[in-house]
Amino acid sequence: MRVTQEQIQNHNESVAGSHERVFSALAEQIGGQGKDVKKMISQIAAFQVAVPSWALGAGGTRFGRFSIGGEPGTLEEKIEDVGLLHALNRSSGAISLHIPWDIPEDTAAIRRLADEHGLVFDAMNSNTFQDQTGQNCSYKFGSLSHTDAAVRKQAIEHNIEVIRYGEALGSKALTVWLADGSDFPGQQNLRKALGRTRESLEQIYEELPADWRILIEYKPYEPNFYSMVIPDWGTSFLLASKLGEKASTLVDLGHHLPNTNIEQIVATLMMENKLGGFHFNDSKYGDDDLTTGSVKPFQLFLIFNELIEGFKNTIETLTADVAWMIDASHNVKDPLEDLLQSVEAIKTAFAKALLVDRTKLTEAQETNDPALAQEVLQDAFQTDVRPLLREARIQSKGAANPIHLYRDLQVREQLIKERGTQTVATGL
Ligand code: PSV
Ligand code: MN
Repeated sequence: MRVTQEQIQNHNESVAGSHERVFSALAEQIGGQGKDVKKMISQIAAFQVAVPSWALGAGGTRFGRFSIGGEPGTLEEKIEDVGLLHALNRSSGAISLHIPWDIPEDTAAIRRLADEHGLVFDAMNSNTFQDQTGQNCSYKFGSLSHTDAAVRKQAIEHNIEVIRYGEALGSKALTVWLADGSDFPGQQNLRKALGRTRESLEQIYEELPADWRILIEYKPYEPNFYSMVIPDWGTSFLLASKLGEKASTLVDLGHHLPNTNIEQIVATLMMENKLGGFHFNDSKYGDDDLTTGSVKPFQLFLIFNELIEGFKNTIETLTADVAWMIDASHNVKDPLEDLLQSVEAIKTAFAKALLVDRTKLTEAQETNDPALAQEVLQDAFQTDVRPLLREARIQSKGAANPIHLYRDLQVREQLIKERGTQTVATGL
């Protein structure tokens, strides 16, 4: 199913009057604070967030999965769904694939289809956390860290294969997330497991094309519950530093123990030029995979506040230098509505962080005035920037209110008609 420009235009016309009123009031307020509203709008419009192919269907838990119906069953349908999101919000112009869940049989045709929808391929994800049919060795006890060289070789070769698929699709990065670790104390020699992982990553690194990057993700627990070989940003940073300048750290918001100061991690990585990208999501307890910004929008704002501070001299290239991706997949919402909400939350945090009065904040920090610092942050965080985002969308030929239009057009119902109720999008 496709959303046409005419449908978008009709929708935008129906809200034009009310939008214009709130937008001009906000533009005046922001302009009065010395901000360049036009520039902000173009920065917001340019900001694209990649959609993971595995988030297009209902996620499920180990206790059950409740299909939403009309889920994309093929890579082509996944691209169509992201194209649909992008048509609505003009902010989801990239898709992140997971191999082997999304093997592109005919890479040229897949690339053409993506191009038709205005999409590019963001980081490619390898999968050495599940055994595939016909595979020689099992990943039950690890992959890149495995004690057996044959298993490590198989996992290395898989990652190289993912790079080759990515090259054919025009991607420029490989994300490696390892489920490797142990469930019980004493099960694994922790030092040797990390050493073997480093050696395996070195072999993958050697195969990276000159203009590629490798992003190393970390996670404190799950599926292993005693130790993970790459449990935290420090270990990822260590590996990325040993590998070389094409390697950096990927921050998945859900991959931290409760109350971790993620914005501080982001600041440190930026200082060392090792911030490779994000997997955005939100959580109450752990890797809950909930809609970005649904539980802790202030934390998201604080992360963007650090990003804009860290990249202040290169703000124009900010959106190009980091891989901005969503990684979420839960059980209860329509996944496409969920993704529209996630992208909106990410861009909201970005816009609010752009509003922070940097001069005043620096003054508060240099004079040790925490009350003033809080005032400055709250001034920005409490501003309702939704009209700015809406204006950016309208100017980019997207829908003023993507979810309203999505529901008005009965997109999910159409997808169910086209694809039925039994299709499954993820490989989990
Ligand atoms: C693991 O929890 C993770 O965050 C990694 O990014 C995986 O590739 C992704 O989820 C999909 O399972
Ligand atoms: Mn992730």
